[in-house]
Amino acid sequence: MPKPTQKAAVVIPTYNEAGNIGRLIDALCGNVFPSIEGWEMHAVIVDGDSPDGTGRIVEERSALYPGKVHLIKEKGKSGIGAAYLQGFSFAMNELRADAVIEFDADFQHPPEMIPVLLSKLDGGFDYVAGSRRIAGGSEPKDRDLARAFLTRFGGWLARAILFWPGKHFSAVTDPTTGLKATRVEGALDKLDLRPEHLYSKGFGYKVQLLKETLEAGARYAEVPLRFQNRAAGESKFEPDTTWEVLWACLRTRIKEPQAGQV
Ligand SMILES: Nc1nc2c(ncn2[C@@H]2O[C@H](COP(=O)(O)OP(=O)(O)OP(=O)(O)O)[C@@H](O)[C@H]2O)c(=O)[nH]1
Ligand SMILES: [Mg+2]
Repeated sequence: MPKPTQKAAVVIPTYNEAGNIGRLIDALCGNVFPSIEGWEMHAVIVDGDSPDGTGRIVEERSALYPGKVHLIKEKGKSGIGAAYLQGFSFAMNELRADAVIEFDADFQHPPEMIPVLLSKLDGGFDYVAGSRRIAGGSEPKDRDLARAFLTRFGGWLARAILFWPGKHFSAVTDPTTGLKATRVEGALDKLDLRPEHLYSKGFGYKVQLLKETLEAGARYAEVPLRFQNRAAGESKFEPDTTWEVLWACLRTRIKEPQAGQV
């Protein structure tokens, strides 16, 4: 296999993912990463001091796959958005990565999607999202009805608030998807990635970074995502997460100044 010319970091935030993370790292480092041509692959796990021992499992695996698995230990659970920003900063500044991939620890994102996302970057796109809402994409048939409704109706509302009547209203079919690949040069490096710039440190970060990345001129593409059920452990999606995401959409659209910037 030719020597990789680019570097990608798969950033995985974790909170109480002991039932998933070891198997996921094995799938990535044992199968998926070695199959990818042209990219040197790294896994960056950002753990919110999980009480279930997730961090310890990551440490054990990093000894098994030297130089491939990096653990960032947060002081506590700081929100998925805050965790991603830490992972991005490590990927950009320490690893000098050319691209980052946002990836959940619970196998809802099939690991084989990683080469698919990277091949789109190779094809000239800067920002590639896995969509459950285009042909070939899907949600599990037995998914909780309320969550399925939220993905559809909430997704439509988020698109309308963020983009209507602009071109991205129809181009972005799944604004709350968590599976994405972003090129650093010309896309991620144009964003304000300071934690205090986020309207929401939780799940709302997704919609804010989505709009800001597109506004930065990133060339956007979608690939079908067959979203899976969580393999083990419990969801961190809480009842007020919906309102938090809606709030982040509204603030992103009207671009209210941040506290401390006024
Ligand atoms: N470090 C850190 N990771 C988090 C936090 N909240 C969620 N995560 C991780 O972010 C990823 C997505 O969270 P999930 O709970 O799976 O959210 P979701 O996929 O929308 O919800 P489900 O469909 O119910 O699984 C998982 O890998 C979580 O462990 C947090 O506050 N800190
Ligand atoms: Mg999940």
